[in-house]
Amino acid sequence: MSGAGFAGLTAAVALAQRGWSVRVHERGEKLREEGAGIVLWQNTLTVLDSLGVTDELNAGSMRPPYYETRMQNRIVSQEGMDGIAWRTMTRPYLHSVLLNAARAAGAEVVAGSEVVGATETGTLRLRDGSELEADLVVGADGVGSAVRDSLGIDYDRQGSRDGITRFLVGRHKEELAAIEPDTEWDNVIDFWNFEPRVLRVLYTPANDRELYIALMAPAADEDGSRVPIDLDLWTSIHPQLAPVLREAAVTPGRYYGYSTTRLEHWTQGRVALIGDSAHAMCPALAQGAGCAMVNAYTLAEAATAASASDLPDALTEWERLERPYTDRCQERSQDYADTRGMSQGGQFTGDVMETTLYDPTDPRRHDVA
Ligand code: 5PR
Repeated sequence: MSGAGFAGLTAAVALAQRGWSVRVHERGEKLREEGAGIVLWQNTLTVLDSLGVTDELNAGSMRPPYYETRMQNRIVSQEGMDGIAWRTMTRPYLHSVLLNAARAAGAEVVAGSEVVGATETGTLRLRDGSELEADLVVGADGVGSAVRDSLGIDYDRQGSRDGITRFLVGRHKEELAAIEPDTEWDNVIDFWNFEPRVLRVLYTPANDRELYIALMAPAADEDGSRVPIDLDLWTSIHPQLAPVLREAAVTPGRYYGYSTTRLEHWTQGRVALIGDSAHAMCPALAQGAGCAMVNAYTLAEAATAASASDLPDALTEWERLERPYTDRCQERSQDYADTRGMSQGGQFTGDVMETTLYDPTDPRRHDVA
């Protein structure tokens, strides 16, 4: 397996729990996650529950009361997600939960070990020249996937006009409450602003101590997309967030343009791609890592049900059944990114909920009525 991110570790846990002998090669010298925060929805929380990590996950994460959307600082909706599970947390925390679970399940996770390619017969090539044989190769090595590119799997990439810079900062709850006493600062608050320019702050409490903020600006806006952030510019648009913006201004970050990657196929022989290597998407629906973990789980189930000789066909069938859900999620996320449609609020309803409501642990999910 290549890549100890969320997709790779989820596959490692699910496979090891099903009796596979698993080794994950991570090119980073340290096993850690450098990202900021994340929202997980019911589809992914269901997977994590079946991996047995719910108690540990809940101990370090939270369920905000509402997902609030504001336009020009006026509330347009507050969605409580009745009956739907969702939680917020930091990415380093989610990573530590998965890493603990992978080790507890008996998977070996090796840092500083870079995979440079794979063959469809199940050979993994490492940077140091060694070659390893596996029944199943999982390429969970990110948007620049060496596993994918070594196999020559074709893809197209569609950009969008906006992008974001993400930070983890302190909660600053008392300072925020002093500025706006009537605001529920435990809510996720999506602060949209179109006039005098497009600058959005997605405010996501991750736990008691940490706050995830994502600052969105068009790529064409040089000052808006600058890192370190232009503090005067951002506070002029979002003055009530001054305490957290001040901390973001002295925190390292990087601006990422939104884009979608679509592959010709996710599997080839004994190799399956999951996560950003296969289906990187715009973050509007907060399902990039979520779909990655869902696909990691269903891949482990499908591979376990197959015999060694049937594995390539089983992978093809897994892609045929599971991929359409991710394809539609990519489409909707790209559409929201292109239209900035989430600014209208009330967005967690109808078709877009398909991804969240999908239950990858239900053995009857593909039955036709
Ligand atoms: N939702 C979430 C998020 O982290 C981002 C977006 C929407 C939870 C940014 O990564 O639209 O950019 C977004």
